[in-house]
Amino acid sequence: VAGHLISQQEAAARILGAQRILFFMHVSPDGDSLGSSLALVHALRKIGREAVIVGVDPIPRIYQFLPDWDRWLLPWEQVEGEWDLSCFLDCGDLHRVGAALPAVAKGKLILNIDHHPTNTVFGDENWMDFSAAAVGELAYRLLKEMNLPIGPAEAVSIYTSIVADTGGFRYSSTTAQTHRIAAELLEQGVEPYVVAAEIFENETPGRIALLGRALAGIQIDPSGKLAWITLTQQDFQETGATEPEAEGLVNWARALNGIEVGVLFKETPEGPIRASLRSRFTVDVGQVAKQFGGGGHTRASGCTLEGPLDQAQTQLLTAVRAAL
Ligand SMILES: [Mn+2]
Repeated sequence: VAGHLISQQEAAARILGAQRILFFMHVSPDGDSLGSSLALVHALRKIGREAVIVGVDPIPRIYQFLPDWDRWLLPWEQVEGEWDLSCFLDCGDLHRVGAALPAVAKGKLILNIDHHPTNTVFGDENWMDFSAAAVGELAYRLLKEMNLPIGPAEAVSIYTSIVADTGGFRYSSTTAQTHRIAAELLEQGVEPYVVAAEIFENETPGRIALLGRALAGIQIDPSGKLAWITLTQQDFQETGATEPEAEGLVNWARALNGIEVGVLFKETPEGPIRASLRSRFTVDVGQVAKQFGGGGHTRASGCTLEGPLDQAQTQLLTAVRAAL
C-alpha cells in the first residue's frame, strides 16, 4: 500500500532480505544521489548481493573521482528480468527518475528512502527522515543497521554525498549528527581537502564564462530581499557551457548581502524554463516550488515552468514576493 511508512530497522531488513536490488537516481544526478547509492552498492556487493545503480543522465564530471563510480551503472533500457527491490534514493516523487520509470516495475517492491519534506510517499514502503542533511546520512545509518563495514570506498561516497548536499557543511540542514558521521568517515581515511577540491575547485572554462554572465546579469528586487539570475540558450551557446555546468550557480543569487531568496532561471533547449530557488532564513522555497509542480527542501528547491521566459519569471517572482 503506497504511503506506508517504515522505520530504519525495517528499511535495513528489507534491503538485506533482497538479493537483486535496483537503486534509482533522480534525473540530473547530484553528489547525494550518486554517493548514497554507491556506498550501498559497494557494501552490498561485498556480501554477494546483485546491486546496481539506474539513472538516465550522465554523472557530473566533478563526482567521477568516486571509487568505481561507473562500474555498476545500468542504463534503464538494460534492466531485465525480475528484481526483488526498486529502491529510490533522494527522489521526492516517482517521476524524479524521468525516462527510467518503465524499469521501476522490474522490481517486486518499491522502497522509497528520502529526506525531502515534499516527498509524496509514493513507495510500497517508505523510510523518510527530513532531519537528515543528505540521503548519504541515511545510507550511513543503513550500513550500521545492517552491520556492514564502512570501508574507504563507502566512507568517501557517503562523505561526498554530505559535502555536496550541505554545500560543505554550510547549509541549515547541517547538524551535530552530520559532523559526527563525517568525523567517523575521516577516521576511515577520507581526506576532506581532496573531496572539497574535486567538488568546489574543479571549474571548467565554460563554467567560468557562464558564471561571468550570471554575475554580470544578476537582478535585484527593489525590496533588496530577492535576487535572480537568468541564463538563456544564447548564454550556453556563446560560452560553450553545457547545462550541467550551471549547477549551483543559483547560490550566487542568495550570496548577496541582505538577500533572502535567490532564483536561477534557466532556459532549456526544449523550451520550458527550469527554476532553482534558494532561501536564507525565513521563506520556505520548497512550498513555493510546489505551487508550480516542483518541490525540494525549505531552503533549496526547484520547479519547471512553461515558457516564454518573461512570463515564467513574472509568475514565479510574484509567488516569491508573496512568500516574502
Ligand atoms: Mn539529497
